Amino acid sequence: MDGRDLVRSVKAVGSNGAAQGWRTVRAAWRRRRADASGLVPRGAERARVPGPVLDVEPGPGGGLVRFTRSELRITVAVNGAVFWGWDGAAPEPSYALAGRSPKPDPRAVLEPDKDGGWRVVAERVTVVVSRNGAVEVRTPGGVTLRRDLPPRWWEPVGGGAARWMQRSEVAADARFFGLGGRASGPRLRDGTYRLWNTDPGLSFGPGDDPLYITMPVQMVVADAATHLVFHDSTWDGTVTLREGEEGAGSGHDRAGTSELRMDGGPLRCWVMVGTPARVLRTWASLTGAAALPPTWALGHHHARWGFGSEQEVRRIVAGYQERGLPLDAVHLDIDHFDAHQVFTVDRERFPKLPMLAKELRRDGIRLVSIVDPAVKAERGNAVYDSGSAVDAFVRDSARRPVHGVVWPGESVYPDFTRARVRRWWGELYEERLAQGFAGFWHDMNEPVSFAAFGENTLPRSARHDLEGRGGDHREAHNVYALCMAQAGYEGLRELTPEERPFTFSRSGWAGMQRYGGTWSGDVATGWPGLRASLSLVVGLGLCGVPYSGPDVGGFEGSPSPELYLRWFQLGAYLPLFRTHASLRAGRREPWEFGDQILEHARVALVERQRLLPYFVTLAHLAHRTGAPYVRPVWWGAPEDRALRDCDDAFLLGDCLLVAPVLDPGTDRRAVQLPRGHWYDTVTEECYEGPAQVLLDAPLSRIPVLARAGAVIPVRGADGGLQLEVWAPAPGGTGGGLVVPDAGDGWDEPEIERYVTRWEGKRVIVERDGEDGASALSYPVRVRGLGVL
Ligand code: NBV
Repeated sequence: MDGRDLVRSVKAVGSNGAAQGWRTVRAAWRRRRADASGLVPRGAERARVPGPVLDVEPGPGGGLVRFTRSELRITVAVNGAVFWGWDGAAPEPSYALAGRSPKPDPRAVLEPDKDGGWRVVAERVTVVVSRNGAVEVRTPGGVTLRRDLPPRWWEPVGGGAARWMQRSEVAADARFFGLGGRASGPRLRDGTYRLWNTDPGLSFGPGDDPLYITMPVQMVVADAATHLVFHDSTWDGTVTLREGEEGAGSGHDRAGTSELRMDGGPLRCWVMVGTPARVLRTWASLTGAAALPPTWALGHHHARWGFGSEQEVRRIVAGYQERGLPLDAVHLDIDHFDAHQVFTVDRERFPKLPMLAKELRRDGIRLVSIVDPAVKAERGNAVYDSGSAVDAFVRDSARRPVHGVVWPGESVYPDFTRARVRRWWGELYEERLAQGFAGFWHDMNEPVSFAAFGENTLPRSARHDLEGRGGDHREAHNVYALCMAQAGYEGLRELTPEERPFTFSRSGWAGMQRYGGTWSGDVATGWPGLRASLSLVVGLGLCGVPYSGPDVGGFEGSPSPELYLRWFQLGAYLPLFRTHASLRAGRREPWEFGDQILEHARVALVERQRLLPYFVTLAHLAHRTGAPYVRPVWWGAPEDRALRDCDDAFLLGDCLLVAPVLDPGTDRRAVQLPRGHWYDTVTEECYEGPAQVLLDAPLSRIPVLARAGAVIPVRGADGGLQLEVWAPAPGGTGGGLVVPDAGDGWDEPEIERYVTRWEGKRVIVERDGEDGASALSYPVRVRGLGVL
């Protein structure tokens, strides 16, 4: 037991009482025993590399390259992505793919390369295989983006899953991003990152890794091009990154390296090359369109572990209303359950929940419910009984149900990797809908079992269905939450077919965006936590998960008024804008920090409301193109190296650049601007990038800049849609996209394109359609006039 385990167990004992604490100790022993008897010890291993090439077998989109001790299948798909798999690995089955794998591109053919190697030439990428099994990804112009050295396997002599290692080199100037939700990014510095979804147990800061969402997805940005590589294996692993170095003057560059080690699973990967936008579009076409949140979910949410009662919820809501502060959703945590049991209500403290939900709904406020996967293992508990009847719960290698300890006490875990179990679970949301809930917040789904020592999850030997293939927790762990998200989302689609479901999940894996978003988990209250929460949102967006946001104010303790406000100001520009905190934490309502903070928080809330049509547009664009709402500043200029290193600002869509304040006592901050003209949206002063500028950041606001020529849909004073247009640079043009809000059903309105240009001293704005420019149906407000 290390120090962290000790704290964790003390915490478990503290929050659940002594009996629960002892249960966690027993559960940990049980887990250890189960693994000792259920997992074959690895024993002696034999190492293997592919060996020299033997022959090839061309096939659609590429073909098979045979080596003496392995074979490599390469296929270029019609969407431009390249797949390769060793040892017979094929793209399917896969938890990441949205459906069947894309068809091969018949134009791509396997042809001989020099020195006995082979290559596949496709439209956007060339893949070259050396005679020893090194694989190189090159741009069509021949620049190498990535060189994978021949892989290496270690196979247990007595049989069982092979471990493997894949070492890759990237350009000396390349920067790494992604790997899921990481607290220390978004640029991933040198170090080892683990691929094993983990509840850190305590609130986390930038030094904590791994967290709840890990995925073997790397986005690599270099001068020559951006590429995304995805190793489609769900097993535990590590990625060790080391950025390269350019030999100043000497010409000797040191390549960047990435070393991926996996405890098992197929060695297969997908690579896509191009601009960041192109790469994420291809990634979304592979792993699925991001669920479109209902419009209310793009507003302001207030959550709390420990509202305690209906009266308290009403009191908080009244607090917002009396002060004229916008509020769109209230989240109820586990304390509204009956004895912490999922899909129940504590009727003493929440006697008329449907009535409360109805009242709130009348005021435009939705209720969101937490949903935990663990089910109290007790006959008479309806969820346990109905689950047992369909054999829903995870069993061990001796076919006994696996027990863990979570909030309700001794619990069992649905095996979401089985279709039948997902259907059963999906139907349970009917009870939540009857209580009046409109959205669902999936928690504790790494999955967690409190641990007195060792890992706080299920035993590795626990058995899972894995869609009928059968396997153990080593393979199922990282996709447990993804499958839970699928169960909830698909269940809700059945139950309320006319509405888009709103679910978000603490844990997940590649493809989770199909079922909703996430939040940043239990981020530590403090300035480093604020920084970490931005890192998670940007990094997840680059992995294809566009909808997320932090617990404003941090999860534990009490933020200083200044920290709370700076977090609030950041949150107002992130897709999920939610205040939330732990049972033991101080208050998080905007009026709890004094009048001055309240007034500044009000400005942020009102601005969020004004920008809602822009958020709706960004949600549609994320859904249709894979481009996240929140983008790194290098999004449109990945060749700008200063931007690649910038971790403290972001682009919100194409139009805005947001520079949050991440340090105490700040009233001015440096902002790295991409190329072009940018207006400070408050002073309307104009700056020209690329440049680093110093901007005012008084307590009342964070710097937000608008791109010259931007056309931004906003909510006008009458509540209708209005176009805010920022004057183009002198002699320049501009434009923007608008997707009007079509309600919370499944309509997908047309994307409207607007263009803007100077005509003499006037700025003209027109709708750009197939039949040329046309008149506007929205009022226009031009800003930034006269300052250029
Ligand atoms: O359900 C209680 C909390 C929740 O408020 C938080 O958002 C989750 O991340 N939950 C974790 C479980 C307990 C944390 C100590």
